[in-house]
Amino acid sequence: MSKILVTSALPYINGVPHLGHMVGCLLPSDVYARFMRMTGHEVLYIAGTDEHGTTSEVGALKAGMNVEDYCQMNHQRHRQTYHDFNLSFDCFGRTSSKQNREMTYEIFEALNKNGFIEERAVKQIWSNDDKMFLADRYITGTCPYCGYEKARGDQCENCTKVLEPTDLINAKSTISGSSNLEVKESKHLFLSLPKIEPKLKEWLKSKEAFWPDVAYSIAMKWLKEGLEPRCITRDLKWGFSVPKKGYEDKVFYVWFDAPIGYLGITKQWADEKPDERNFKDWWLTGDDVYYVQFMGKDNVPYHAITFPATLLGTGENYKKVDILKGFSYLTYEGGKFSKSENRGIFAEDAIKEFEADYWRYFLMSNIPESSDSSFSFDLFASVINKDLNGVLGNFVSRVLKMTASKFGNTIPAGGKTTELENTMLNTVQNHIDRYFKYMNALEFRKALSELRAIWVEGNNYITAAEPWTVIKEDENRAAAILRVCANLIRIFALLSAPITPQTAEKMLQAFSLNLGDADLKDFDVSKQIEFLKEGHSFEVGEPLFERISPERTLELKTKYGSTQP
Ligand code: B3M
Ligand code: ZN
Repeated sequence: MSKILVTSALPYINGVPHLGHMVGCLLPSDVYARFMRMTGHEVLYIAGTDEHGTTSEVGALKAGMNVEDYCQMNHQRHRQTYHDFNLSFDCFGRTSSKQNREMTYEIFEALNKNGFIEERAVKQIWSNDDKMFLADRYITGTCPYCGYEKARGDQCENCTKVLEPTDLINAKSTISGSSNLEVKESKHLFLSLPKIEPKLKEWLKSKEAFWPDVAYSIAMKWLKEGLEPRCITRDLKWGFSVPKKGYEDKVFYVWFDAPIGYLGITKQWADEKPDERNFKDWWLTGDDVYYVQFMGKDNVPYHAITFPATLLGTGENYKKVDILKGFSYLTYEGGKFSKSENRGIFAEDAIKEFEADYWRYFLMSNIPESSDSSFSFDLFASVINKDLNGVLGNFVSRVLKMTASKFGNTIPAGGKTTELENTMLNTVQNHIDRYFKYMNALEFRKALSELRAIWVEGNNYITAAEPWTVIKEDENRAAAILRVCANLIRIFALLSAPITPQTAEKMLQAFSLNLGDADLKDFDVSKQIEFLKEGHSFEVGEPLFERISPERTLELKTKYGSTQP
């Protein structure tokens, strides 16, 4: 398989992304996209802002702006943050684009023509104090299924069950806090999930062997509970107006047009260079594209059930997800991230404290893959100090400094390699094989621990080879050892590049090299170890990472609300 389509769940435009969003879809999708490009695949990596719905209307209202300007401003803010984290999207678009409108209408028309859209009278919650229908997330109350008291009108984040606002017990407006709510009736359009169910089941069944457990079991649980028709319209202004007689003053529900956004954003991307890029190559030719989606587990039902059902219902051969990777949550010092309580570190602030690679490495090695994981500054400091400084940074600076002081700023000539090198290279190759296997299988924690093990081998090797002692007796042999070490730096840089791209560039720049397009393709360490030849010049440069002192850690904890005042 050589064409790989990668998407990350599209972050809501109104929120500021925190580390939880970063680790729960955006960052792993980037790491995967980079890895796939580096191993020689053709990758299309798509994301963007999810812009419609009440949250944006309310956000704009609070900001005293009209909703278009508000979204434009926030889109730029998201874009900047992801740029700072080095997320390598081929297109970071918007669900409010004209391309997504066209796509949404095309898909809706097909569903309608095929008889999968039905009209129903809906009881909705009208807030007398807010003077609006309170859709979705603007209502909280108790989940009728699990009893969780802060369930939102669209979904219970405790049991992941998708809800209708009227399901909630003791409902309240989250805008005004008012419980002066009343139920009013109006007509809405529904996607007939039960009619699409047979096709959907057959499609899902074919995924059993391939999807990670988290995602597949959520999908199955949902299917077992039985599919109900799903309302796809809302009484709001900000959204795509519904192209059907009698529904002109309603808009599509944000969860209807948001996943269609993956297609809409691909169109946006294709429209930028119509001669070279083709939407159909990715979404309509089917079998030669391998499609991987990344998301938090609360998004799984929409991507495993409603969105594929939407695509299946069109009767067109739209590409559907091959692997759906769902993540659990990242907690902040054991609790939740909360902007209002100043708890947690938000991506924009994080990047002001440390370069992206510190966060990228920490988050990827502590990714909430099979269960929740937690962020704390103590853990962060210890991982950065141990792995990045103590293992990787230390190896690089030791090798470059020692070589420069003994042989000058070129890779030295002479000497032979021995059994010691063969053994080390074997061990490294074994780790590399596993690293590749885990990255391909989207098992990031395991992949990261292999990567760390590879760096450790470098330190073990130099400790065992002792070039500083050997040089006293046999200068040529010391030269051979340091030449191997210099090549290990380049090898480590290439292998680390999907996770820590800036650091990889710095490591390569020490040898006046840059990252290439497919540097990890057919990667064979026994060949790579001879890439840098004698006479190649290098610079020692600054240390790669700064150590995080206990004082700095305490300062960060206080600043970001993780210690009690
Ligand atoms: N915006 C939910 C979220 O940000 C939603 C994802 C849409 S993916 C098409 O968690
Ligand atoms: Zn629940």
